[in-house]
Amino acid sequence: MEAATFASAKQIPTAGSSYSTPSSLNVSGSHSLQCLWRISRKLKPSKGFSIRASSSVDDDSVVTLLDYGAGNVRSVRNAIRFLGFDIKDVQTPEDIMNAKRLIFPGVGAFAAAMDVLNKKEMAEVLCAYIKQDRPFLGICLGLQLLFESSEENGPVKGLGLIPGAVGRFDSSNGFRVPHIGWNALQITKDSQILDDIGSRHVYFVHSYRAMPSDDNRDWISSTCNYGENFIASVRRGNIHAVQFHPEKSGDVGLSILRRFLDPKCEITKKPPVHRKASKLAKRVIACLDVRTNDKGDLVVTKGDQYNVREHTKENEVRNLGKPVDLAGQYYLDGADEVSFLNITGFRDFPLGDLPMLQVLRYTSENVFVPLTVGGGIRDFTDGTGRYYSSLEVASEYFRSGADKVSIGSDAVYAAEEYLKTGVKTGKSSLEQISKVYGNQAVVVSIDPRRVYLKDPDDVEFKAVRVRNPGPNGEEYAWYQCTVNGGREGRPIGAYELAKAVEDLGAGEILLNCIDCDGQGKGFDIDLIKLISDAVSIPVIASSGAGAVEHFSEVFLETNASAALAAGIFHRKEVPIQSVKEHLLKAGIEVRM
Ligand code: 1PR
Repeated sequence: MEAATFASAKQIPTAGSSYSTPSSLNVSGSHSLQCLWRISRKLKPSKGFSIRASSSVDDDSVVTLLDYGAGNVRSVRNAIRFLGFDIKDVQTPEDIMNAKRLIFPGVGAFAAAMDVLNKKEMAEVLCAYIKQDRPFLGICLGLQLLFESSEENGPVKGLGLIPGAVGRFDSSNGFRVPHIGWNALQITKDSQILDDIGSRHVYFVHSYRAMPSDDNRDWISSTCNYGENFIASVRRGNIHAVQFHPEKSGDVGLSILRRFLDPKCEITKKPPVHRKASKLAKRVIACLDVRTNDKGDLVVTKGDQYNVREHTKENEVRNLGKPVDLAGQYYLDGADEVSFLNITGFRDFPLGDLPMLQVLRYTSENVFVPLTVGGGIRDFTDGTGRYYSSLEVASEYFRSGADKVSIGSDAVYAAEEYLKTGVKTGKSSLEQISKVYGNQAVVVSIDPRRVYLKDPDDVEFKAVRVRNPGPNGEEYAWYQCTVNGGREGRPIGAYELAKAVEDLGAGEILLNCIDCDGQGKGFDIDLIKLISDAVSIPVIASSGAGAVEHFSEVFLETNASAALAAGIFHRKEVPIQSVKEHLLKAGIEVRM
């Protein structure tokens, strides 16, 4: 058996541990790191997913995974393997009945999932398995499918095991949909797998939810509040299901999975947190701008107003470290998410850029918070004339471990076209990817530059009065969108773009500002306020963080849901934990 005994899988590095690789290689160095990590956990290296013959199903280290092929369950696989378990994939309905423990990480849309379960004749068997009270863990859609029906592209009938219908969050009360981020649970009954997380945040990402009622009350093990109380988890006997993502909830999430996989395991109680989780936390995101340097190594770089070259005679690309190592370190340091931006993706073909895919694969094996990747997501024809759709490019990123993709230039062109014609063609990358993977998986990265104005009526785009007047005393500015890494200005403002991409299916906006990038003087509050007030999807404030106070300023003065920084973290000027401690002191809820 390849997997280690369960006891040894307890020693997972937590915040404060150090993360370094002895290798000088940028990508393969991470492989050594992985090995070291496994050795340090006394685990034998795993050779990959092993699909075992039915005789080995009794083996305590094997988990049966119901992956019906509708989306990316790589993170769940990675988390299971990280905990030292092997995976047996369900191929036939009998595999469900033979399972010793079954994990059902529902992905994609409700209707599509039910359709596949019905077509593969798995729906009935799954119901029988659950009715026999056999160990089951449903995740996200895997919880929703247990209910009678869902409004998502419906009404559509579900498995009907739990009374109630799944409906969409109401965004009219000011709460942004999708519900993305780290939220608190109110534990309502002994839930066994949630035993030690009462005061901590877990990661949610969804637009639909099941509501508590008298008919389903005895199933509910926890609720979560997001404008209303919805069902965060259910438990009856050996049946568990959670709306949040344990595989993306850091070490808290891993301990939930561990309790399900081995209910007898001893888990050391975590030390109490400073403050009890009570609501959706503001997120702190570490961003890694990645590109190949002149020597051909993939490096983390960082620009000043998007110029990433050193001011030296050699003019080399600034090198701030190795992508996999830095991402791993930021995870251990407490980053709520990690973003990779392949900043030369606009001119290189990302599927030709295998190191970037490798970076994602290695990172996702050890980093259990959400990963976003951006750069080069667009339709592309390679040198041999082979056409790749943006959906194929995004799918490859998802398969390699991304939870969200971020679209820059291509979203600008799509928004321009949409504003010109008023027609949603369904053909843009944004529409296609969000249709298949859901809005929550599609971020639009906006790269605007300030254009000062004396009079806001001088342009057809939305202008704002700025706190700091322009070089000639101008009191107004509009924010001109750019493409190709800031190289080309386009005839569209950030405000117009944000509203258009929300309509086209973006689930979140990453709002950069070229003027502030790398300056360390704080976020562009005027811009972030403008955009976060204009849309009802979450906005990530980016560019300009230089001190902890800049984070509290952006959260206190705008409706940003998250703040992203790069330079201060790479240069180790401000640790992520200091940012969070400062935010807590300022009365802003964060995940600790
Ligand atoms: O157009 O779909 O190929 O996507 C390209 C992506 O690469 C976009 O998301 C774009 O923002 C990014 N990008 C392109 N060129 C650069 C560059 O720097 N030359 N990086 C670039 C953008 C901006 C932030 C940065 C923050 C925080 N980087 O992500 O990390 O400004 O920095 P700071 O905290 O140090 O101030 P496509």
